This record gives sequence, structure tokens and C-alpha cells, in this order.
Amino acid sequence: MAEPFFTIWGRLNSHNVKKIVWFAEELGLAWQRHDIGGAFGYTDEYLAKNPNRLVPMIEDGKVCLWESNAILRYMAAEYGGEAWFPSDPIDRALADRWMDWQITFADAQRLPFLSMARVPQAEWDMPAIERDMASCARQLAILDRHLAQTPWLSGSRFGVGDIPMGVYAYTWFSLPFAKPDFPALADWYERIKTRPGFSSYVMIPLT
Ligand SMILES: N[C@@H](CCC(=O)N[C@@H](CS)C(=O)NCC(=O)O)C(=O)O
Repeated sequence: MAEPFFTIWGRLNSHNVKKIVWFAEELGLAWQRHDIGGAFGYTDEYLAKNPNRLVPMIEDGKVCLWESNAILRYMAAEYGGEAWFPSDPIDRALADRWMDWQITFADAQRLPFLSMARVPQAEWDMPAIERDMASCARQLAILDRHLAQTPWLSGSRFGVGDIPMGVYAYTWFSLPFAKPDFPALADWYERIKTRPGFSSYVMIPLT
């Protein structure tokens, strides 16, 4: 077993930390993770490196980096090669856009997720939850139409562009609120679920 050289900082119940752990598995990196953030709090040493008071952050002996999607792009470029980070700018950008698209989607899904995971059911604000579920559904209808035309968000094969929305799709399919059917999205998600790094590190209790 290779000595871990790729250090991930962050609690695993964070969507943004899950992205990094899952992708480290996909790339076969020798990685280790330290709990920090949320209920674990922060150390002065961590905050000196990441003043945002957020997770994740990575260190690999070459760079210390925060912002999860920037970390994914770095990992794909540095450790993935052509298969994970196409040199063709158009191929790369067509996958890349879904990584930034996830940021807008995450805003819409935040309240339904936090309600399910951290708020007693008696205190759920159902009108606000239904409003945000409808916003999620409007966005996912776009994703569904795209996935009806191409097998992966990264194009013809699974790639880094699939990672961010893969993590958020797990939450979406776990939400106990009414939602429309999205056949192409559901088919993509079934294929995502077969990836060992996803089932081990993303499909954990949502807290
Ligand atoms: N844009 C940042 C967002 C990071 C972020 O919001 N992380 C959340 C967890 S998903 C966080 O650190 N919350 C505060 C905490 O855990 O202490 C990224 O993608 O890395």
C-alpha cells in the first residue's frame, strides 16, 4: 500500500468534501482525510491556510488548495491525464460547465437538504421546501434533457464533469419530498451508483 501523499481536509458529510474523496478514489490516489469543519471545528493552523472557514482543502506536497471544483480540475489535470482532462478546449469546457452549473443547483437544494437532515419534521417550512423543490426540478429538467442525448456529463465517457452533480444527485434522490420523474437522469444515476468510490464515500447517511 503506497504511503498517502494526498491529504484531504474536511468532514465527510460535506457535499464538497465527498467530491474530492470520490474523485481521489477514481484516480487511484493514495489519499488520507482529516475531519475538520462543521461539528469538528477548525484549528488556527487550518485557518491560516484556508481563511474561508470552509471545507474542503487539499495538500499534496506541491500545492495547498481550496474551492472544491478548482481542486477537482487540478486533480484531473495533475493526476488524471488526457482521459480525465481533455486537452481539447471544447471537450474540456463542455464537461466543465456542469461543474459550475452544480453551484446554482446546490443553492436550490440547500433548504430541502438541511430540512431533511437537520430539522425535526414538525418544524419543516413546507411552502419554502416546495418552492425550492420546484426550482430544483426546473433545473434538473435541463440536465435530464441533456442526459437523454449523451451518456455522461463529461461526454462519451465518465469524467470529472460528472463528479459534482453525482454528489448532489444522491441527495436529490434521497429527499423525502414529492419530485417528478426524470428518466435520463435516473438512468445516469443508476450508472453512477455502480462506481465503488461513489457507493463507499458518497452514499453515506445524510447529516
Ligand atoms: N465554494 C466552496 C464551498 C465550500 C462549502 O460551502 N463547504 C461547506 C460544507 S459543504 C462548509 O465548509 N461549511 C462550513 C463547515 O463545514 O464548517 C467549495 O466548493 O469548496
